Amino acid sequence: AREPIAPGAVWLHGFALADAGALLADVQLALQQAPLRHLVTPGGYRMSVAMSNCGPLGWCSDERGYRYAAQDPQSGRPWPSMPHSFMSLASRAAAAAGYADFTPDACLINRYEPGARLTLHQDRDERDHRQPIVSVSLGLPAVFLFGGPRRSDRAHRLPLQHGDVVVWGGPSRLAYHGIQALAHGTHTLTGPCRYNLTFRCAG
Ligand code: MD5
Ligand code: FE
Repeated sequence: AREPIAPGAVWLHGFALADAGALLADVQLALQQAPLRHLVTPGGYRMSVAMSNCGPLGWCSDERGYRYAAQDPQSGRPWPSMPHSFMSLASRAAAAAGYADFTPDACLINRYEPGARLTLHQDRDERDHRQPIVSVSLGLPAVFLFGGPRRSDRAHRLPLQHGDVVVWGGPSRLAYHGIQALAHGTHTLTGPCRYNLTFRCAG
């Protein structure tokens, strides 16, 4: 089902279910080339979510700040290429939400283990904020916090499940959002974790 949740934001329940096995196999291939790591924020905190990237650009954080880079700073090599399964799913989901011709140049791979969380933030390191972000949830469920244009806006709680896709565009593109600490559990396909793929037009 297709559920509008705010202007520009559409929740596509189960949209990635049929592709989940292929997506997760391609996640593992990408992670062999660019392993997950816990980035450090500019404020000096180690993130509880483990991250990596694929595609022409990858999101990076360190003591110097946040940025997109064409090389994995850990290896000096380009990020793994964007798998066809990723590109196809992202473009079909964007089209289903009303965004034709979505061609992301970055996919951030997030892995949440029990207790991992993402505090309220905005995604504003991408160049063109008119392009949406497509987010794919795989494995354990998570509670997504969806706020408004100001950090102080009251956040709604969305229970994201395995196979759900959310397209964040329009006025929702710059909304504050986060993920509550992941609950313990085991998923048939991912074991004790949640993966989230976020597709972005960064450059
Ligand atoms: C996640 N990841 O579930 C989320 C999915 C991140 C991040 O937040 O930055 O890696 S992306 C959710 C998102 C993106 C852009 C706008 C909005 C949500 N929003 O307006 O709520 O790991
Ligand atoms: Fe975000």
